[in-house]
Amino acid sequence: MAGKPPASDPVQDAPEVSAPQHSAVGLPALTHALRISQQQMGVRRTALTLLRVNQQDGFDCPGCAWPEPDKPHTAEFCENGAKAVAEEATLRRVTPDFFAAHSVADLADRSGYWLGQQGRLTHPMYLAEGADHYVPVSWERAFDLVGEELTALDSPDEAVFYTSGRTSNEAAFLYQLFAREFGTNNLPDCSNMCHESSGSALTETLGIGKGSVLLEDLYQADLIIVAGQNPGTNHPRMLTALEKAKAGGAKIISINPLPEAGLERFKNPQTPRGLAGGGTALTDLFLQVRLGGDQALFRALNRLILNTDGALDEDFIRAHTHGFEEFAQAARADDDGDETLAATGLTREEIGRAGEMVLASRRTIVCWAMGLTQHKHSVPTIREVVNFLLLRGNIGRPGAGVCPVRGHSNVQGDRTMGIFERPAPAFLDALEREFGFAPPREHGLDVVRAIRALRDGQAKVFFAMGGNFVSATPDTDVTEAAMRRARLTVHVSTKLNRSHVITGARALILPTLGRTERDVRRGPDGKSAEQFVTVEDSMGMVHASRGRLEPASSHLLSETAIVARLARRVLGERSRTPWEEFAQDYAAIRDRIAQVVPGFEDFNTKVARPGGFALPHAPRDSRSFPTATGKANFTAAPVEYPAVPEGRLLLQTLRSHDQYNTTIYGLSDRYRGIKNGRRVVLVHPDDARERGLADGAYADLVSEWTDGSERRAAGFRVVHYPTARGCAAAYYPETNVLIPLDHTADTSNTPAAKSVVIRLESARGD
Ligand SMILES: Nc1nc2c(c(=O)[nH]1)N[C@H]1C(S)=C(S)[C@@H](COP(=O)(O)OP(=O)(O)OC[C@H]3O[C@@H](n4cnc5c(=O)[nH]c(N)nc54)[C@H](O)[C@@H]3O)O[C@H]1N2
Ligand SMILES: Nc1nc2c(c(=O)[nH]1)N[C@H]1C(S)=C(S)[C@@H](COP(=O)(O)OP(=O)(O)OC[C@H]3O[C@@H](n4cnc5c(=O)[nH]c(N)nc54)[C@H](O)[C@@H]3O)O[C@H]1N2
Ligand SMILES: [Mo]
Repeated sequence: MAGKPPASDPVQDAPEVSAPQHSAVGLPALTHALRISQQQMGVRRTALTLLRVNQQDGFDCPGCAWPEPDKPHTAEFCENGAKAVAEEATLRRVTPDFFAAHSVADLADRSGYWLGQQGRLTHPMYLAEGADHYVPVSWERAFDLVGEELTALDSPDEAVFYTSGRTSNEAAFLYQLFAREFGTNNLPDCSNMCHESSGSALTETLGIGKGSVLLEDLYQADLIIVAGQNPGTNHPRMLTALEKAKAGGAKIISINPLPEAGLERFKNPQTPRGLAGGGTALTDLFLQVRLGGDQALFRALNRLILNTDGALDEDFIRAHTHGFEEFAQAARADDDGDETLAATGLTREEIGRAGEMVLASRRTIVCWAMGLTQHKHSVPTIREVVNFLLLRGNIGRPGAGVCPVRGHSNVQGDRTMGIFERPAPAFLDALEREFGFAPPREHGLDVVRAIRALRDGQAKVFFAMGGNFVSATPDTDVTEAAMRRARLTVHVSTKLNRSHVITGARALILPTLGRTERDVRRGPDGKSAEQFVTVEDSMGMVHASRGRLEPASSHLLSETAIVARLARRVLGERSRTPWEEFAQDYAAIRDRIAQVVPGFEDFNTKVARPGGFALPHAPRDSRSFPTATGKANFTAAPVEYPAVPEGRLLLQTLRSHDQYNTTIYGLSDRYRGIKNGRRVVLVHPDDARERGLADGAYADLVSEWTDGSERRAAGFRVVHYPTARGCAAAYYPETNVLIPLDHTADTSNTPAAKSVVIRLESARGD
């Protein structure tokens, strides 16, 4: 099904291709964002809403986790933030009439784009066993249905509680509390598919799985390395920070198989020069690495540092690190020659130039995203980045450090609140003390393991706090079949998506408020009070978010209220947690978070400060490292890189400029020169010609696996594109069908979505 375009979908995928661009943002971005916003919400609402994004009394942009500068311009402009807001603040509605008109089978035949374009969900909806259509249901009845199925399970571990990364701290804290009082640590989240490799690598080496830099550090850096990230599309406000860093004298190295327009040149729409003039060139050195070649590249740079007199920060290494000798020996022993060149696809001169810039910099930051985290050897790759920074003491001082750039706007906060299938014992101890119950101690299921448990009949209830599980996860056919085996699937959602129509025997859609909307809670005494929530950005800053718009429907409940009411229904009087109070007064939740989560002492007072507060980060604040050795750990892993058999290409699955993960805003990828279609595969012209594929030819993508199995995604237009040799790129989620469930990163178990061996099979285009 997912391997080919849906049969009855009215959306036509007919890609038109022109040359890729060499600069990002500027005037076209402004007009494009305004056009999409006005289509979804009209002129007046567009103006009202966009003015409130990331302002101190406004809401946190649901677009990404990049932090706000201290004093944002009025509406710090970001095209893709505007699109994310428009998607939520749209005036279109999916009502009970819509569900009466469309059977679930009809909806399962539509594209994700079409489903998302139908608008905001307005009523709780129920799909009974054997029924063809969802019908409206009261909240009470919906909670009863979930309660019935959860109570009928043989063990709490037969339930899975997924979280996407938009959920507020308050809702996330209640959600994990509910799951654990119910009796399970089955709390997979989108992070399992995203920065889990960063978390694994950083926790082991530095003692904390988060980035160590603040915005000010970027402005003070001499060198910023941006590896495996496309900020022009996915973190556009980062370009403003990079521009400011450059103005302060920083150099930038970009490491990427694709020349991404945003990293080449940025036209800041906040300045006249950016809007109409030439903008700022950002990248000083572009290293067009092969997919998966980063560990070899950083190892080569590390060897260079080790072999250069006076390049090491010996005092730092002696005082604060562990394992240096072993690492140095392994790195020096590595063959310095052809293997590095084969793995990276770079020349000796290019690596040498990077080395000079590294040695000339006293303060270095490395930023990265999915290009480093979604490979089989992602954890050792990120550990090698840590080795690189440790060698010159680039952790725990101004202008230096690790900067994993998070995706979803509160994905980092959700983890801080305890959304994790492998919680730390100290966290569970604190929950036990505060709430007087014994939390389960066995580790729960992550995303991939949850799919296996559903597939094998070991998990029977699937509950999702946001997200679009069946489209975001790998092995679409296997995952959809797994979901259909569930007894009950439940989605707390703002918008319709494919996960609502690939259901268990019974299914519920629970519609919820978005960030942009006013959240007024009415107590049993009839009094009502406006609530706000909090979020944590990619740099560990926590601040308030307040919606201003009228809710999309009067039937919506906040995520917090949904969890609190469900928890009482399921747990009954055996739970001593004051769920009713939590549902009305989020400050009461924050008081409890303050008791359980380190760094949140006096939470309600601190969050009232304009701009919020920074969470503690031991390596950044005091060069102390809460690891097993009490020091920052060097690690010496063998260098790996993907093996690509003769005649095959290595495919990465990535985002277009017009999508937010599985939410498709439109069919264009402006900076890459693609219009009006998503089924494209970007291939180096020489690789395409070797296969007899002209630009504009059509091909099937066929992935091949060691167990002899094949998976196919049919009918992609071949685009001759300046990517690294031997590499290809195509959009997700269409390509998830190619990735088997077992193809994951070592240690983190993240699906290796940037490392899929394929062959191209010529197909007829029509
Ligand atoms: N508008 C918009 N914003 C978003 C999102 C969105 O979908 N749309 N998603 C959000 C989320 S959840 C996330 S996680 C982030 C994702 O942000 P990104 O990580 O920027 O997203 P991708 O599109 O996956 O891009 C991966 C980038 O890494 C490069 N790359 C791939 N493989 C390799 C490799 O082996 N080595 C190197 N050096 N580079 C490589 C690709 O060419 C591409 O530039 O964005 C967040 N923000
Ligand atoms: N092949 C491949 N697969 C990937 C990736 C890749 O690069 N390649 N990237 C991975 C990454 S990094 C991530 S993070 C995952 C994303 O996985 P998810 O987070 O599960 O997916 P999204 O598409 O972000 O979820 C969109 C849905 O969230 C709901 N939603 C939006 N806002 C809210 C809200 O405020 N509250 C609630 N309750 N619901 C809301 C809407 O109904 C919308 O349809 O995908 C992963 N999958
Ligand atoms: Mo992500």
